[in-house]
Amino acid sequence: MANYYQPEIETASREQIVAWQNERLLKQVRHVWDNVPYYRKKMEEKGVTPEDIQSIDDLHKLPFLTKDDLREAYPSGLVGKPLSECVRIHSTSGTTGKRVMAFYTQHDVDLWEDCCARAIVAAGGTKEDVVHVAYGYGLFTGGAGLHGGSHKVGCLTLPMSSGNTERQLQFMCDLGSTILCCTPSYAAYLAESIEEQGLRSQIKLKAGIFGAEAWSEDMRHDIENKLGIKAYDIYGLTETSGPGVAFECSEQTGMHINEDHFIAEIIDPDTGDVLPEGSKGELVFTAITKEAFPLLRYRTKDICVLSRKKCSCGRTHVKMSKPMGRSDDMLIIRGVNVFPSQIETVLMQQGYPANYQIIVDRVNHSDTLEIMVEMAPEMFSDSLADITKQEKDLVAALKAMLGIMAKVKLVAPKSIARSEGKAVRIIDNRKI
Ligand code: DLL
Repeated sequence: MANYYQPEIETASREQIVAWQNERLLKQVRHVWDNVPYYRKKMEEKGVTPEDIQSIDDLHKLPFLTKDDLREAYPSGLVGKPLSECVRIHSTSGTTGKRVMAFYTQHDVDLWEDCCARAIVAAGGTKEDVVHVAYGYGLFTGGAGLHGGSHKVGCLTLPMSSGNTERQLQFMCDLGSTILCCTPSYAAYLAESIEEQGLRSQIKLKAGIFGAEAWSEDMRHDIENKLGIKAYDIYGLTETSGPGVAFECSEQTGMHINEDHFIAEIIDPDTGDVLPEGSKGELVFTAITKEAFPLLRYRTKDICVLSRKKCSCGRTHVKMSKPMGRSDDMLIIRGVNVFPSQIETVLMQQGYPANYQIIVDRVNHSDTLEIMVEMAPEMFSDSLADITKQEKDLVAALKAMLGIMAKVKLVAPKSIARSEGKAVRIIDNRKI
């Protein structure tokens, strides 16, 4: 069994990492030029040829790819291998437009699973662990990615998929799951159910690997306390294979990007200019080892900061912050940029559970922001005066954080529908 903590790679010197990236980038640009006519045309339009790319310092010369390109090239216009050499597809849910479809050769699947295996090992996983995979299986990448990674580490893998909470809890107790993998909102729901059913003493969880959606530090602490575990963040997107592009280590101060497979850049989302290290901007990835879906300079829309500060875990690969929102789902309300994560932070700081919905509308040409917030059972009161006071306090705290007034509606415990996958937290009626 291979050891998926790979110090020769994960703690390699900066010079070594750059050397790998230079070599792999050149090869990848040639592969794309020869095999992906859609991107070759984009390069030609920009007057760039493979000869112009001699090292990662030339990366900025390459054109960006966006979700719009993926939609235009749907379903297989960006695939770099004959379909007869591909063994798998995954796809986004398509809730915000046409689906994005990603293709994999067996080599791609292997490398992706290696990345997920690294994430499991960084969360303390060994072959003695029982990995409970409650991300959705199927087209979504979460289930398949962590499942493959868990196999590679040699863990006993429970392919639970999401949903059927009673069954999740039963397996967790009967099989002694030690590492839980699911969205943070589902982890919070499972934690709530475990508490309610008095099962805490029967569960053996020690760690969780949660990602696929934004979650705050407060939510992390809440889940950690309720489940008695350490909760690790994991990041990825369908376009880059899925989870495992970046993962947290024991320091829990950002996620190490697997730089032997991906080159990360931060750009100004308005101008496209590359920003210096430490700047906040849009994360762009170039996949340098993928065969079937070799995206170059793919704009993720996720707003992040990169850091090369020395990490106590010993890993040298650059760290990305938690995404602070997306440049496209960032809400602009009455001219003010509002990130849903800011709202969540306020709610958690005020002791509310992370069950809420943000409803944006436009009335008489003016934007309205309403936040439906579920009360914790101990906060619930029959007294209207009590509720009104709590709502007023929350309005004030939100105003201090966001700079704009929001209407707050407190609702009874358990009245907002729970999510088994990514939570639907924003309802923007202005777009309809
Ligand atoms: O969510 C892949 C994934 C599965 C990641 C399981 C982690 C765990 P998509 O459905 O294509 O892929 O969504 C990708 O989700 O651009 C981010 O906006 C968001 N996202 C993913 N991970 C995180 C995270 C999967 N840890 C989009 N924190 C990305 C915040 C995240 N947002």
